[in-house]
Amino acid sequence: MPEENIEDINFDDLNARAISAPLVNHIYTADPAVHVFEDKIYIYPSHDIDAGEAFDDLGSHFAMEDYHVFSMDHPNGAITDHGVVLHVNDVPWAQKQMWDSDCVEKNGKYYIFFSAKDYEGIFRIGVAISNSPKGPFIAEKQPIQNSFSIDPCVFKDTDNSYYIYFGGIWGGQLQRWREGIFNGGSPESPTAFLPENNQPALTSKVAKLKDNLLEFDETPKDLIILDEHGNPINQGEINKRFFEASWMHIYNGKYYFSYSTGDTHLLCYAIGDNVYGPFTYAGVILEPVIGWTTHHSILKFNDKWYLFYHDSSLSKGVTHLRSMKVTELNYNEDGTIQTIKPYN
Ligand code: FUB
Repeated sequence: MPEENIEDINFDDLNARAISAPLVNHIYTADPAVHVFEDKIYIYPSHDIDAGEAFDDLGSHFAMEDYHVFSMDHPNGAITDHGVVLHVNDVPWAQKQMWDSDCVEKNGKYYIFFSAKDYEGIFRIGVAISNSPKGPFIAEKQPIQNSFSIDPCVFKDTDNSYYIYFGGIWGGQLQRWREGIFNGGSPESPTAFLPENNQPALTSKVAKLKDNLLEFDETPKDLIILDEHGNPINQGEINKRFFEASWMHIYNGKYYFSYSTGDTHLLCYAIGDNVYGPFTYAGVILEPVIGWTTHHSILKFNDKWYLFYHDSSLSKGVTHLRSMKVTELNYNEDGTIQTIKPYN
């Protein structure tokens, strides 16, 4: 939801109408990536802080420094904060802005994938490893070779191979990458280097990971989202085009790619037949929340489906101080997802 509307909001009223409360209120948390490991729900969120950076359209005010891990026995149960599991000072290549992360398990080891800016101000994706889902995690000395942009989501396919989805426009820098080269020139505007409105939109990227989960096994491919006529969504279709916050899950044998539309504040989804797509736009999962960003993960637990998301209700609308939440997610018989309104 745009910042300019925030001052008109009565937050007592809004919080009374919210469909869910913040999962924790001792720190600010955002971008929750959620998985079941060892029969528990583990949440890997961003840890929002107020670092005093001015608000800008490049997201400089999202100046996070570390990650915490949380666990729960049930989406409605008590939540445990396992504390700081990785700090930017312990990542040799990372300078600042520890943004969205995700975690996967392979052969008893846990791999956090996270986005942060390197010492040249370029977003890269790094990996840190632990023997426990609770961490602490030890960072690799270098980011994933040839990685770029933000918001990694790592997905284990039904054949046990692993894929990474990533990317984000504006402050996430996706629009600055062309054929493996970063266009770091001016202007610094978040909308410079974007396609024209009548051209196909920039897309999330997908790449198979090597067996060690530390390298791309292929050059990242475009994840194409088609409209109902089979045409790629254009950059100007701002209520449907990809902005950031990739997530992948399978429902009834179909692949559901979900994402944020950024400046139009929607969580949308598209359906395909395999990890690469193409995917066909299918609708809105979550209407705009309080705060500029929206971000999520989708989890099946005990035969029910849940949407983990965030909003800025606890901070009374401060964009970079968000709180993770959870609500039930329901499918229609035709496999479409019922759109959720975050406030009644
Ligand atoms: O948390 C920082 C950024 O805000 C994330 O990387 C984006 O997805 C948005 O939620």
